[in-house]
Amino acid sequence: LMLAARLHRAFENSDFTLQYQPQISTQDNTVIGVEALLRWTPADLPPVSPMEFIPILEETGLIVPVGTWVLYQACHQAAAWQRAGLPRMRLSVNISAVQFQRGDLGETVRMVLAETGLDPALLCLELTESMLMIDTAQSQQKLQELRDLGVRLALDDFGTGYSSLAYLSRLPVQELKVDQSFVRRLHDTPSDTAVVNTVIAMAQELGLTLIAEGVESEEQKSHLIGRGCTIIQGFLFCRPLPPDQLALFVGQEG
Ligand code: G
Ligand code: G
Ligand code: MN
Ligand code: NA
Repeated sequence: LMLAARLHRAFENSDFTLQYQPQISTQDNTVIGVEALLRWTPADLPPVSPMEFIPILEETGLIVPVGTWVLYQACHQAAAWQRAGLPRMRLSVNISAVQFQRGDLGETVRMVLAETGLDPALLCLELTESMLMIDTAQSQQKLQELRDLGVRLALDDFGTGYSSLAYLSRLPVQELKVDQSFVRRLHDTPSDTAVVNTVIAMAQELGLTLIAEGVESEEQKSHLIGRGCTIIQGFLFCRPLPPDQLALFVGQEG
């Protein structure tokens, strides 16, 4: 509860920030998008990992207002980059299961787009498989509501859940992100290599955009390119960056 109380105060004191990690097209090495990643940097503590504080935000329900802040802040930033003349880049934002189930996400996204003026086609919401398996009829309706706003939908951490191909083909998603745990073990275990290859083939069959995450080596990169995966995110290219550094990075690439 200590952390929960501190997180409450963190939100009031705006101790949260966002960093942005580039998503690179391997065809021309340009930044085609960025993923917004939440950071908590309390003044008197070392930085706390999202793996640690996001579950607490979820348990306390704080993820709903914090998630709304993340959406607003990220869309505001992306719209500002477009106005400043940066190349057209998509913005991916992670959505927690609690936000998806509890909050009125459709209304929140509609308001954020209206207020920030970001082109809805530039926004991609990252959802996870597990959150969509619950109450599928209602999930379908919520997903459709989001699609009707003109935003893109991605399945994050793909391969870690239990989605069947049939189920996936019925979801109104445009994008898959193959989970970094498979990418990391690409050349260690044949089964992880098989998962990566199969997810790439599946995305191609279903006409979905595929992003490989957690790419750290040239060896992983060339395997992915060899299989036809053309969008890559990972430390090999760039770590998540504060907004000013991201703008510099994109300026150099473009
Ligand atoms: O940034 P990092 O790789 O440490 O993130 C760890 C985890 O936290 C990832 O699973 C990521 O999806 C999640 N995460 C990061 N930022 C956000 C956010 O703004 N909202 C939600 N719900 N999850 C996030
Ligand atoms: O669950 P999600 O895919 O949203 O997680 C994104 C997280 O992955 C972020 O916290 C980001 O910092 C982290 N990440 C991004 N690229 C790499 C990478 O190449 N290696 C590792 N270990 N983590 C990465
Ligand atoms: Mn993500
Ligand atoms: Na992921």
